[in-house]
Amino acid sequence: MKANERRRFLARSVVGGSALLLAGCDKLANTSWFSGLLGKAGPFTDFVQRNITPANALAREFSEADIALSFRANGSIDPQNDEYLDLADDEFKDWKLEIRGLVERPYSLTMDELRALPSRTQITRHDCVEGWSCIGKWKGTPLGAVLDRAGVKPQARFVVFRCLDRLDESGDLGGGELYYESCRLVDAYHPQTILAYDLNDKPLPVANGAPLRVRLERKLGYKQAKYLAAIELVDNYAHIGSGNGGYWEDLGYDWFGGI
Ligand SMILES: Nc1nc2c(c(=O)[nH]1)N[C@H]1C(S)=C(S)[C@@H](COP(=O)(O)O)O[C@H]1N2
Ligand SMILES: [Mo]
Repeated sequence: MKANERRRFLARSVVGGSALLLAGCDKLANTSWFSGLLGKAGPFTDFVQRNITPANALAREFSEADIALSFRANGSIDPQNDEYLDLADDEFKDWKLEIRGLVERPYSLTMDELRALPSRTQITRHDCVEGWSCIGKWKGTPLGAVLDRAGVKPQARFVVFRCLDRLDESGDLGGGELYYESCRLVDAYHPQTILAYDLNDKPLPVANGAPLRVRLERKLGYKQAKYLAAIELVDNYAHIGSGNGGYWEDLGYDWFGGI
């Protein structure tokens, strides 16, 4: 077996194993607020969150006892493009997070540098629009601190998360758009918004976005970008992808994605 094949096989076995252990991940599809999220209730939820709920209201945090036995994985769970496989090959030693765009001092951070910064740990519930939720413990660097180090320019309005994976890549074929997401500056500076490198006290597994993903705890699952490569400050996102602010947004999902 070649190195890449072996890695793929290992990753698949791990994912296959975790699929059997979904205790702690609940079905949300039947709760009334949730079933309305993608329908007509979406704009109303948006309206309430944008205009009535304070932007810095905290998401509920849970206790250790609430943590799911295995955190479910969804969307890309095993990126197959060469860039990602090369980075994963030496355990992300060559990986860096770039901070760029409308900032005074663009810079990049290695994983060791990120881990040396002050961290926050939180046990929260992830809600996916496909109808499940899962509670996990995340540890990471507050995004606000990472942005402050770069000096956000006054024109910046949105933070774009650039990912390493294509959701429709399969085997060695690749293709399609790289996954991306975006949020307002106020969401980036929310006290629970972290760049997470640990899940349940262990380095983030490949299936959940290794080496780094964002946690925007008051937003739906598809906003929680995995496999981060860069964080880009922009004044608008019309020029990115199909112009709707995210991979799934370009396919029709709501951009705000609040919960
Ligand atoms: N880069 C990237 N981020 C992503 C996705 C993806 O396919 N690629 N899927 C999204 C969706 S729809 C969900 S529900 C969560 C799943 O995160 P998990 O695999 O840790 O459960 O990641 C989100 N972030
Ligand atoms: Mo999702």
